[in-house]
Parts: sequence; C-alpha cells; structure tokens
Amino acid sequence: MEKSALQICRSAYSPKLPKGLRGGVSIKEGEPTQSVGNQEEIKALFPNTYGMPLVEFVPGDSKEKAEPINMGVILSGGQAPGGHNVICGLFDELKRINPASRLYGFLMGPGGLVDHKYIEITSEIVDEYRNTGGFDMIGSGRTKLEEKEQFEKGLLIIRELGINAIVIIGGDDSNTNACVLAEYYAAHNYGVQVIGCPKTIDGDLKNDQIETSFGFDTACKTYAEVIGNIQRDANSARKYWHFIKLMGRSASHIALECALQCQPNICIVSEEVEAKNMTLDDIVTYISDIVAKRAANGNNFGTVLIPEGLIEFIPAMKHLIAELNDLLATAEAAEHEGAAQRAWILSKLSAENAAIYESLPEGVAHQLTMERDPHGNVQVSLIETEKLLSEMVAVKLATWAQEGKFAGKFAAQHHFFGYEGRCAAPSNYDADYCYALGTSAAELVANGKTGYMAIVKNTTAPAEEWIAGGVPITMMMNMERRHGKMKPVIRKALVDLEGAPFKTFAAHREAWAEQTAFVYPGPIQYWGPAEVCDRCTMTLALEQAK
Ligand code: FBP
Repeated sequence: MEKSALQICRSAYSPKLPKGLRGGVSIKEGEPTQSVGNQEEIKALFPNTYGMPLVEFVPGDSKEKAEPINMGVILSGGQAPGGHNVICGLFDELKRINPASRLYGFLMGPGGLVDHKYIEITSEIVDEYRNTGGFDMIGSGRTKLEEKEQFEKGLLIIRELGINAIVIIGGDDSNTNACVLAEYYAAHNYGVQVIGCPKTIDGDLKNDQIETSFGFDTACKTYAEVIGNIQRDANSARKYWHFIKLMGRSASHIALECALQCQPNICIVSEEVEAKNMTLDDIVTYISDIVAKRAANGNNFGTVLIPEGLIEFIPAMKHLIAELNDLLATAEAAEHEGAAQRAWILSKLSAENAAIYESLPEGVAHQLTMERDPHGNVQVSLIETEKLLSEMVAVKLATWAQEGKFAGKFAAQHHFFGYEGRCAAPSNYDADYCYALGTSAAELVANGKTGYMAIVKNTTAPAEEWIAGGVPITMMMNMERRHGKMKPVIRKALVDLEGAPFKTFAAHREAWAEQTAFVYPGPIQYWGPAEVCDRCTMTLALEQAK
C-alpha cells in the first residue's frame, strides 16, 4: 500500500502507555460489583458473569513465561479513529506475554466469526496500520451477534484455531452482545473468554467507569476543523447561513462538542428539544429569530449545527416514526412504491401523524420511509434535516418579511459531516487511548477474565498517569424495552442537560448567537506542544473538572 509522507512519519509514533501497562503488569481487584439497575433480573440472566470486581493494572511481574494466548478480534459497527491501534496494542501485548501467541482478525464484523472468515494478523500487517484511521485492516460490519446458533457456529472456528479469547470492539449494543456471548460460553464451560472495548464516534458509550468511547476525540476535532473553516468563510463573504448536520445517531455529543470548540451562532441539542417538548415549528422559530436579529445588525450570515438524530427527539416526529416503523414492517408495505407509497402511507396513518407527514417537504417524508438498519433504526444519516430546517426557516422569514418583521437577506448552504471524520488519522489522544485499551484487553485475557470491558481512566492527565483496567460489563447494565421486549442492555449516555458541557454551552449561546464569536480550531496536530497535540475534548475536560 502506498503511503503519504505524513503516514510514513506517523507510523513511527510510539503511543504513550500508562505506567501500569509498561512492562510487567499486575492486577489489583476491587470489591464485587452490582449492575446500575434491575440488579435481580441482571443477576438471574448473567449468573456466571455477574458481580465480578473492578480491576486495575499496576506495575508488576513480567508475564514472559506465561502460556501463549490465541485470540480473535472483531471490529463491530461504525468506523471510529483508533481501531487499528486497539489491534496493535492487543498484538504487541500478546507477543510480549509470549511470542508464540497468535492474533486472528475476523473479517467484516461479527459476521466473520459466524461465517468463519478470518486472517491471521502478523507483524507485517500490524506495522502497516500503526496509528492509521479506518477499520480496513479487517473490515467492520453490523451483524448482530445474539443468537445461540451464531455462538455455536462461532465456536467451531474458535476450536479449529485453538482460540482462547475473543475481543469485540464496538458500541453499546455490540458490548451488550459481548456480555451475552461471555455468559453463554462461561455457562457451557467452553473455556472461551470474551472481552469488550468501548468504541463509537458518537460518544454515547460512557458512564462512571468509561470516560469516553474511542474515536469521539478525533472525529470531533476533524469536524471542528472544517466547521471553523466554514465559519471563517462565512465571516469573510458575509452572505450565507451554513446549516451543518453532524453525525451522532442518537445523542448530540458531537454537535455539542463542536459547538464548544467553534462557538457557532446556533447549535440544536436533541436532548433539550425532547426535554422541552419542542415542535419542529418551535425549532424553526428559534433559528429564524436569531437570523432576524443578526440581520437587524447587518449580519446576514452565520452557522447552525444540527445533530443527526434530531428528528427522532422531536416528540411529534417520534410518534410519526413509530407508526411508520409498524406500517413499513407489514407485508402490504412492499406492494407500494414511489408516489403510490406516499398515498398508501397517508391513507393508513392516524389523522394526526398523516397531517405531520403531509406537512413535510416530500423529499424528507420519503427519507423517513427508507430501509431500516439491522437494529430496526431509521437511518438518520440519510435524512436531510439540514435542508428541512433551512427550507422551513426560509418560508418563515418570507412570511415575516411580508409582515414587515424581517428586512434582511437569507441564503443557505448545506453540509453533512459524518463519514469525513470516522476514518481520520487518530489524534494523539485516540492513538494513545486505543493502544492502551488494546493492551488492557490483552492483559484482561492473560489474567483469565471474561465478560469485562477494557477501560482506561484519568485520561485528562498526561498519558503516563492514566489508569488502565477492566469493568464487568454486567455492572453497566439495566433492563430496557427494545422492540417491544424488556432486554438487558448497557445504558446509552445521552447529553446530560445538568452536566457541565451542556451548561457551559447554555451559558454562552445567547452571546454566540448575536455576536460573531467564531473560533477556528484548525487541523489536528501530531507534532508540537503537548497543549496543542495531546489535548482531550472539551466535553471530557469539563466533565472531569473537579
Ligand atoms: P456506531 O455506533 O456503530 O459506532 O456508529 C455510529 C455512526 O457513525 C452514527 O454516527 C451514524 O448514524 C451511523 O454510524 C451511520 O451508519 P452507517 O455507517 O451504517 O451508515
């Protein structure tokens, strides 16, 4: 594979490891743990993996004489910068523990385990991918690993390759499934350990034990760079309002972090929209008011950040989507396409939802009916909320202009930043964090653990002071209704409206709306002063500030 000059130099970067993971590693165990909710139900569902202690790695004996470990690794779900470094950390630690250890990569996600598609990851392969973005070393996929038949089929290849442990690198759903798999293999005494690793650019896999999911840092910095560039363009030409949709399937962490970094005129936070029971018209009015106020000061330009998941947080839209989900799951749905589909949907929806559906621009209404993902979710990345909002703002401003309430100009540009950031070359934070997560996961396996997620804490301090260890996945679980059934799941972390990141934003947003207080963060830096190159996200810094 041909490499750019930056890639060549960057591949020589040695990720910084916490003290506890350098050389010989010992394990320190805490008290037994409880799940965050529904303790009795979770305990009954996970009798073999419930209640295990938190663990921490501290400097200790070298494991050089330990038995070789054969491990399989799976990348699950959306790409996130740093995934390759998790694999590099796993590989280096396994080889350090015993050079005869082997690492197998299952191809294209969890499906690779079930379908027995794999490669052996060698030092040549690992060296090719050190500190690179993407998941292309082994590919990723969204197959759900949750059925006993899948677990048993996976076991066949696990036995054939003499694998002792599987590491699943994924988000909340994939780690929930990792826990189910760990419990299943433990209950059957198969002698196969399962360890999870917290990944997702969305930043919604975090809690008291997990400070952040990997990839959030790099993705946000990448988006913040281009948002900053757009803001500088907006402030130079002074003629466009830029409507920028940002990834994040459900939670608004990415939009909020970019707002903290860039100080746009407007940032919508889905969780606030839901909490205040706002309608689409309320959001449009809020944006239009700010456009009008800025126009009155001669500023016919600005930026609006919109979280990708917004549509599902507007209570009325949520009801419409829920009814559409049921409708589209019927056999009859397949008989109607194009214009006929629209008419059929309108004839079937309740009067209230039909009225909302009809009021939407046709393109957006159609986007709401497109194919669901394997988890049954609307593919929000395909819904052009940025265009929906700007079109509705334009209509409102035209009405206000007729009423003499708006005398400015309004011209909009649209952007969607998502895929641009998911495979960016990892920042120093993500490169270091991921390498430490991989090293921790290998140590959890070496110490006989299963049903754990690798964690690294204290990451706002310099990397050598980071604290690596593992958390029992059952500790992060509670029961939630999913697709009509109560299921054990890891709690998804939405934006906390009482948390420091949102409160900081809320304290400044009025000033940012009226003034032009743009910040231009510039590109991620890999070499230079630590305060530039090693800084974490503002979300994490604010959350961890004592
Ligand atoms: P994960 O939660 O699997 O990490 O993926 C998150 C995400 O990047 C979302 O931000 C986005 O909505 C979605 O994936 C897009 O999925 P796809 O890659 O299938 O288009």
